[in-house]
Amino acid sequence: MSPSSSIEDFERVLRKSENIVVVAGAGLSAASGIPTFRDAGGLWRGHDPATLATPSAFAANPSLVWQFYHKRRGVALAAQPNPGHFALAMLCEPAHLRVVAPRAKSFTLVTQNVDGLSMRARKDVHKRQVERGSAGSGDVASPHPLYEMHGRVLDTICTACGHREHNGSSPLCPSLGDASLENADNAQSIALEDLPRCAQCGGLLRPGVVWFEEVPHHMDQIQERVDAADLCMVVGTSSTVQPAAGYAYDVGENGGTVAVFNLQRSEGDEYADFLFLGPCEDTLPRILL
Ligand code: BJW
Ligand code: ZN
Repeated sequence: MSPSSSIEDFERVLRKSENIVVVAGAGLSAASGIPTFRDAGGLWRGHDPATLATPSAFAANPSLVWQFYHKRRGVALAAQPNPGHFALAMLCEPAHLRVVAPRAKSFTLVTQNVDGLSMRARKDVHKRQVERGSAGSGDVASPHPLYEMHGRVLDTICTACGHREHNGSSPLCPSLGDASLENADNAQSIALEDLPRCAQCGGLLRPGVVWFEEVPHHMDQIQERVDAADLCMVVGTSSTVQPAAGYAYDVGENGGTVAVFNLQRSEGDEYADFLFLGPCEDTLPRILL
């Protein structure tokens, strides 16, 4: 049966859902100016990003991989959350969730994105709720959890001592700020000692993201929420990367409802009961707020 695009029917499902999981991907941040991975024009200096997002690529050519992530860090630093991030951040607020999904006992936002925009939107929205709460009737409940399962592009991890930290400065070291690298066709290599180094031990830093062949973060907590979910919303992801791609399948197999929000048909449609085609920065606020 082809999936429904009826907003009224989806609102009815929301109203009776008890445990809701959202699985978000690159399409959620597209309107914030962050390129997706697998759409046209996704190449960086002729490289498929997926071939750079591996431990073996970093081991073979840390200079090339750091130049790729330097560029990505700059894009993330310049970006602002869009209405799609804010609509999901509103659902993280217990007071708003009660309005759209009055029976909901849990809400979990899982993002594959490393740009930190969902976290920023959630913090902004919560801060506003607290300001309103302190002006009104008092305490505001903590927001529902957000799991950044593929890490954060603005974090660094030391390959020697394991120290992880947030570092929002750019460039991370003078060599990455060298303007002549910007237009190079990848021929220029930065010496190992001139790449970002750990302030604690001097070891080589790597970006704080989860590459292919690595285990994503918060796996146990996410799987527990997925196993309990009766509604899974799949937002702006091609649903091609595991384990995130399997969550909608799990919810569907357990008898739950799957709703896909995407610009176009995707692998996630296979299990979809609802399909809302269009930019999620339009569809999410329209349907959820
Ligand atoms: C819009 C829109 C708009 C646009 N509105 N929509 C063979 C079979 C099965 C699995 C494997 C296999 N071989 C290897 C694996 C495992 C592997 C994997 O899945 N590989 C596949 C490619 C085959 N997975 C892993 O290695 C993972 N680890 C793992 O499995 O560990 C084992 C384990 C698991 C669990 C427990 C114990 C052990 C790790 C995966 C890490 C992925 N890392 C990356 C890079 C992060 C760092 C960085 O950013 O550089 O994560 S890869 C990249 O893909 C990134 C993304 O988060 C991820 C998903 O991409 P996403 O978000 O779906 O983006 P796109 O571009 O693909 O899609 C965008 C979508 O948006 C499109 O559909 C558009 O239409 C849509 N869109 N604009 C709405 N405005
Ligand atoms: Zn270190």
